[in-house]
Amino acid sequence: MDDQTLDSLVRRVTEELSARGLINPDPAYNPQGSSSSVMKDPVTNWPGVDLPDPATLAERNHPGVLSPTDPEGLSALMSVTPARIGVGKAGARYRTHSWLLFQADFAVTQDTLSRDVDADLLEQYHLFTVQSAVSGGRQEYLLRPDLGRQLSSEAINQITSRCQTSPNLQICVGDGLSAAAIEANLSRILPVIVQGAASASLTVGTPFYIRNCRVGIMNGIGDLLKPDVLILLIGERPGLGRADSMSAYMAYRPKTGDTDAERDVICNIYDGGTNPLEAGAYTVQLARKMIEKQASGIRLKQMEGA
Ligand code: B12
Repeated sequence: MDDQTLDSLVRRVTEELSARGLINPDPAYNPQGSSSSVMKDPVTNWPGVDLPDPATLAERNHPGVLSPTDPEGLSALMSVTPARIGVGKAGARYRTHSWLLFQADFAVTQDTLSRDVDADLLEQYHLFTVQSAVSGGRQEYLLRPDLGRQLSSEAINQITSRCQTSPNLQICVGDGLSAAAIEANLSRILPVIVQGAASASLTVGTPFYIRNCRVGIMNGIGDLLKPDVLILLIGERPGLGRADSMSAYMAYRPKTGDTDAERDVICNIYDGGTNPLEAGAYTVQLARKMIEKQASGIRLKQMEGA
């Protein structure tokens, strides 16, 4: 099919959809000076359709089921969950709207996975930056979790020379799988932990930021700094459209050889999940319990009979 035939075909389809009120091409947008109301994409110069942004709350909650039995009930259900319900279908397939929303949400995930935490934020909280043993960027980080669990030799030197040893609490921040999660929550959780520690008379070590970080890196930090409790604030694996969820992984006297069985996690820290202020308070409470019982993870749970 040549460009002209394709162009006229797309034009006919968009005009028909427009006439049926299913799309809303903007008649004012007409860079080609054509008499048709069909717009052209400014880059490709092909006829285009100006669909509404599918990622807005109103569009997300817009029911896609044609003639639902209980429209109010369906809207109510859709408004209480981010799950993709009530989206309708076109034959056996997703609607274009669902497909575009999926792509938009996936872009959020891709973006947060591939970028670094805002340097201004790190500076604001006086966090110096060290690297894990990942040296080949985010692609290597994703493919080699083992490297994300080790400190680079440069990091070992920096931590050794700049950090106080044997504090009650050592706070570290890691990008993990979401830079956006750190940006969304750090400024609310960090001051609460620091203030909570002060009122509990717990000493806090020198905090720092670890780029390309995995949870297992806690062991190496524990070997170097010997804190009673290590708190690692780290970005969680992003969900579709949800990139701002952070975790606080914690361990009592972490050391080489420890596994997740020796760790605890306070998860889903974000507005709408575990509130970051509450999570900060709970982090200090749990740290105190770890110090009192001299244990974390499964051992701590066993002591509590949980
Ligand atoms: C990915 C994941 C896993 C993967 C981890 C594999 C991997 N290499 O990534 C698998 C499927 C193995 C897994 C297993 C479990 N998980 Co999980 N997991 C997650 C998930 C979806 C993302 C975690 C993440 O982004 N971590 C950050 C990145 C940067 O860390 P990482 O270094 O790449 O990976 C480490 C952590 O993910 C850690 N981890 C994963 N799950 C858990 C659970 C606990 C209790 C601990 C201490 C560590 C831990 O293990 C990885 C290796 O060290 C979270 C959901 C969430 N909202 O966070 C649940 C989540 C953390 N998991 C949870 C649970 C309960 C478990 C299990 C105990 C389930 C079970 N009954 O077997 C096991 C424990 C496994 C273990 N490591 O000992 C819960 C924790 C709830 C809580 N507050 O205690 C969460 C929050 C899910 C939930 N909402 O219920 N998990």
